[in-house]
Amino acid sequence: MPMNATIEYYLAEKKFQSAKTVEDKILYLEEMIKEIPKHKGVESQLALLKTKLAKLKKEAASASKKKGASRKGVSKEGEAQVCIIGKTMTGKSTILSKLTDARPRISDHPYTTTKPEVGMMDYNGVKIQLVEIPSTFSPEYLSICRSADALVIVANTDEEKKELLKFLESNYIRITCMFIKSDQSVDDIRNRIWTLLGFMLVYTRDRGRLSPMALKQGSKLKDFAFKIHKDFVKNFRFAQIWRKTSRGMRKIQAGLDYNLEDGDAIELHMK
Ligand SMILES: Nc1nc2c(ncn2[C@@H]2O[C@H](COP(=O)(O)OP(=O)(O)OP(=O)(O)O)[C@@H](O)[C@H]2O)c(=O)[nH]1
Ligand SMILES: [Mg+2]
Repeated sequence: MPMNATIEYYLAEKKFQSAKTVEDKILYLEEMIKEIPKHKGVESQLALLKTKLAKLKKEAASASKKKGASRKGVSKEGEAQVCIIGKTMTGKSTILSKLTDARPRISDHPYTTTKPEVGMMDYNGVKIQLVEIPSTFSPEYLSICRSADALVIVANTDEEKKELLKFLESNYIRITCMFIKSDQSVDDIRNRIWTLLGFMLVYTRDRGRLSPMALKQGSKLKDFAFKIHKDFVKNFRFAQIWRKTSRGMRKIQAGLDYNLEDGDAIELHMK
């Protein structure tokens, strides 16, 4: 653990540790190298990171040569994974392309989507992964729904809603879910997904820089510190919180048991 590392360094390290693909590992390792404090004490650590990066790049190059290997699951990325499911031609791909950077094929023919389509949705700087499940409902793709954090069911009639719920339950898919219609506004869907996931948005404040972070509603300061790095809990002294209230900005000094609220900006002070 480098001395005087920024919170951005720890966040990048965290993302690196949970990254599932070599490409993501490279991305976050590069971020760590960018964020690592530049002083003599970290020279050996920096050299280590650079060696690791070179190794990963080599790995990525050889993997790209072996293209064609089939991918059935979808590795989780971002703060949560949400599946979009519904009957064919209900507008799933259209919704995915409006909410994310994904560009799936959209057509007026049924069953256009034949494999899961994946995109990242941005919610005020926090990334949520959306996965369109092909309406063939083949078992290997349905299993993605079982491990997802939530489901968005596209259903344009009450009948469709009932049919889909019955289908999902009979396939043992336990349902944190919401229903949408294909013509619903994008902002509305984005906000409802966020609410469905039970998240609140807080900010890390480090040397004047604010970075957004998703935390489950009801989280305490300890959960926030732990999410950055366990050492922030171990070496915690106090936190300074900036909270918007009806009477303006309030500055609060708090301990690990303090309950956080949506919109809090938090600066950690260590021993
Ligand atoms: N009128 C109308 N048409 C829509 C809407 N959303 C999508 N469509 C059209 O419906 C057709 C199917 O849309 P897709 O987004 O491909 O639907 P899908 O559910 O992904 O379909 P498959 O992948 O084939 O199962 C396309 O022709 C879209 O242009 C909508 O809100 N209103
Ligand atoms: Mg589609």
